Amino acid sequence: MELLNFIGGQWIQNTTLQAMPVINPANGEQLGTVPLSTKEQVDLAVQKAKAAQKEWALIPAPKRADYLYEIAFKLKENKEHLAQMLTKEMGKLIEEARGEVQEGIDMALYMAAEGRRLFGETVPSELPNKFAMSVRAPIGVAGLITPWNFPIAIATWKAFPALVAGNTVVWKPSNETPFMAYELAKICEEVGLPAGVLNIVFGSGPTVGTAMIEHPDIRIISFTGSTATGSKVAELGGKHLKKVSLEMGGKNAVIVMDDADLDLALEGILWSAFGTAGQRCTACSRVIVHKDVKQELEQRLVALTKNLLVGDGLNPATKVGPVINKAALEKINHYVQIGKQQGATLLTGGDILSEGDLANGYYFAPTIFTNVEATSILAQEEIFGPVISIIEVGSLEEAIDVNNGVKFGLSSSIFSQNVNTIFKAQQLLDTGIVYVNAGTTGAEIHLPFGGTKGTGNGHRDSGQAALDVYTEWKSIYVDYSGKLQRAQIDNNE
Ligand code: UN1
Repeated sequence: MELLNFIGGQWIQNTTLQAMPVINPANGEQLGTVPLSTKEQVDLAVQKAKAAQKEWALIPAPKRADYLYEIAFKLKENKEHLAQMLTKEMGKLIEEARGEVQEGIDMALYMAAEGRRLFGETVPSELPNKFAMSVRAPIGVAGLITPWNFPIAIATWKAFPALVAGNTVVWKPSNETPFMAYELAKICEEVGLPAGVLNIVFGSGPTVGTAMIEHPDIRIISFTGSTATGSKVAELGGKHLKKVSLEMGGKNAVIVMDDADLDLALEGILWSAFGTAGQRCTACSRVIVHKDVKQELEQRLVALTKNLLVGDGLNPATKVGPVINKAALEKINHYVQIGKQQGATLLTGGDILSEGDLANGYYFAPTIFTNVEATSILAQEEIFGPVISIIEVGSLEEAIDVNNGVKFGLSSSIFSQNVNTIFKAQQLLDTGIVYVNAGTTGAEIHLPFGGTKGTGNGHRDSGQAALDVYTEWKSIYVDYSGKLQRAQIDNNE
């Protein structure tokens, strides 16, 4: 199927654009093609979005929200179809794909309810007979750049708060996973979302992404992706004085203390490290374990890992799906080779899998290294694949230092049954998300999502915090005294 840009409510046929194949990573099958747009399509989309925004911002927020309710119902109605398509384009397990579509439904309902809140504040004025308040105003046209690992959920974390707050959207989805964008646009069309309110331009980061950031009529850019690309977005955005919200990498750890429930810790590690084949920014890629339980944990973790069935995510028995493409496979392999060269002990995995049914897909064996130095490349850089590094520590303090000793700060987790250990850890772990007695993944949409240090730039997706990204504060003073009152000046003099 040939996918098209969706601009100003139209599916734009443009035969002059080059097209890129969209591949199912499980088996190499071509699912369709996606256009590689030029700057002109971005210009057209921004023009339509800007024109639509004037009207959209005047629709009362509860009425804008009604569209989000309709979108939520359509997502729910089509949940299975969307999940199947998502597994085909991205590779994640079908149960994970259903979960991701559910995140989109939840986000639509949550932000729809914001249509009846969008709280501002009233505060007393310094002066008599004067009323002061601050309200949330839309920013204008929001430019969204989203990744392939959560092609629908992350898009909804950004688009729905932007829309309910009265912005219009120009969205560049990942070329690897354009079908979720296509499906969402189709739903927007079906529910009658006014033309130009949501626009989609497919294409490359350097061309389409850059044109979006440089465009004077896009006032806010929200990006989720790699730290390398995100820092370029920040640099260019800074030059053009854009508000930029960044959500980037992680090097998330599970800490297992000597008093942990090991059965639970093992389940938490397996799910958060090998779920989505390790391709979540929240994925567990380090296990920081107390020396007294290290040996037992390692032995049991390796046995469980060897039993995980690797294969097509559409097979309900599969536990680890493919990675997104050949480049990802090579990157993961590169880190595994570095790990071996730098003296880490490989306990299981470490190979690209290509036997039998796996021959035409991109599969990497779930991999565990132990005796990993906390400061080594393997333990410091984001791999974005099914690879765990086990690091031994002797105390909670050491565990926290190791956890915090990376350039990222997205998610962390601690398994312990001691209330003092738990409370101390949640205070000292330098990450935007902390889990106690659960793995590092599974963030819920009504809490802020994001991280410290190299993970972001202080903004958050999801939760109430998302509204701060897509609104400007406007302070309004209404003087009903009937005379000119001068603030900060003694009016009786
Ligand atoms: C991501 O990894 O990019 O918390 C998003 C989670 C999911 C979202 C992850 N709800 O694992």
